[in-house]
Amino acid sequence: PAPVAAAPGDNYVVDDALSGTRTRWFDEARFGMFIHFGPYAVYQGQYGTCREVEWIKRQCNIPWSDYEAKAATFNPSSFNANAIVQMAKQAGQKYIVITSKHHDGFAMWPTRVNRWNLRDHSGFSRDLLRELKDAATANGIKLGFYYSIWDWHDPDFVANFPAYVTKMKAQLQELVTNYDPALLWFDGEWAETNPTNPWSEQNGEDLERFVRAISPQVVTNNRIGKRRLVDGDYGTPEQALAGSPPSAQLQETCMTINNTWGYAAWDTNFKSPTQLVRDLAHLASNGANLLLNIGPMPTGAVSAGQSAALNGVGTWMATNGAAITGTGYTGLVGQPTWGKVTRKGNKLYLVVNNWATTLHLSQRSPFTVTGARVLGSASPVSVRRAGDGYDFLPSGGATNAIATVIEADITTPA
Ligand code: FHN
Repeated sequence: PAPVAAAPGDNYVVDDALSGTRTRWFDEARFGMFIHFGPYAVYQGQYGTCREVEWIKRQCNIPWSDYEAKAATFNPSSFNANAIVQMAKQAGQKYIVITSKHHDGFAMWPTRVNRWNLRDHSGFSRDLLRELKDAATANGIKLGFYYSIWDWHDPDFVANFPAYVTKMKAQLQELVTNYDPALLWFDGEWAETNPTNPWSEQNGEDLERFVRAISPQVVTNNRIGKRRLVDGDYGTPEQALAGSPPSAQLQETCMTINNTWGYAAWDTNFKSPTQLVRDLAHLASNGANLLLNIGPMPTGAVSAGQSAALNGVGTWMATNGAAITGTGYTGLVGQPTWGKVTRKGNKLYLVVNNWATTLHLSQRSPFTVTGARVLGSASPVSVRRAGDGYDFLPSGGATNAIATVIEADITTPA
């Protein structure tokens, strides 16, 4: 049959002009680990009857004297950078982004800019960011730092914003120079819940120039500015699956593994590996990343519920990771009702949530299927032209309770 005409937008390709050399690793990674860790973890999500997590200081009206006293007891002696990196690696995650400073202003590294940090304030001598960087590098995992522009602790944020910005730049200079992060994940640039936040687009442009002058390769999210398409390198939908391609900007959805970012003892509402894998495949099929968050316990250890959820994803990824890593929007097919389709070069990956004896794929741009197989299985899959595309006819049943993947070889017209 004659090839089906391309639909509008089908000229989008996986490695487009937006994926410059700086963002190439990011655009191939597809799956990363977010870590929210700070002194708020010591409250474990509860202050009296008030339940909050990394916002607990503000939302529960905790006096600074109380919060500072609590932070002084912060002793993450069970933080095991290597175990965390192995957990990410096993899950199929290619990068880690950890909070270096959240809205409470507390620095997780021994900053020289102030004493509101893990070493000087809490007397914890280890440098967790250094340990994480070393473990990540040794395992081929990229490390990035979350950094909140909004700072509740430094009075200059309100009293003398230029002075605050000078200190913020000094901290970022420390982070970029001393740890050489692959990525800076800014946050707290908005004005909605903090109307006095003076952060402007000009501040964002200036900061982008500042960090790129130290490290031209550092990737930044769009919250460095005001989340415009031109700010930073990529967009940051939060707790929401990124929209359909083509997008004028790379995209990374950040998402909690339960309901909260930091550690809350009461939050055991963990997403199932099935849901997480389906979200991951959905995002990959749109050419977007998933940054999946964990919030370590105050000791620094990761809770059993969080590690079990990641482990479940990792078991699926061990067989089916080819359908995610390095893949993106196909530009060739409509998304089927039975699952999602991703593409890497001349391979399509049919991530089948609802297995059937006939799986139809609508073809929107020309390509020819030359072979197909089930990942991790020897059972053959035959393919025939049908209607507006192809039928895939697997000979065996689903091999994976979460989603079974069919890998198809394709050729496209030159
Ligand atoms: O207020 C924060 C929140 O605590 C968390 O860090 C998330 C992660 O994307 N960002 C902010 C809200 O946009």
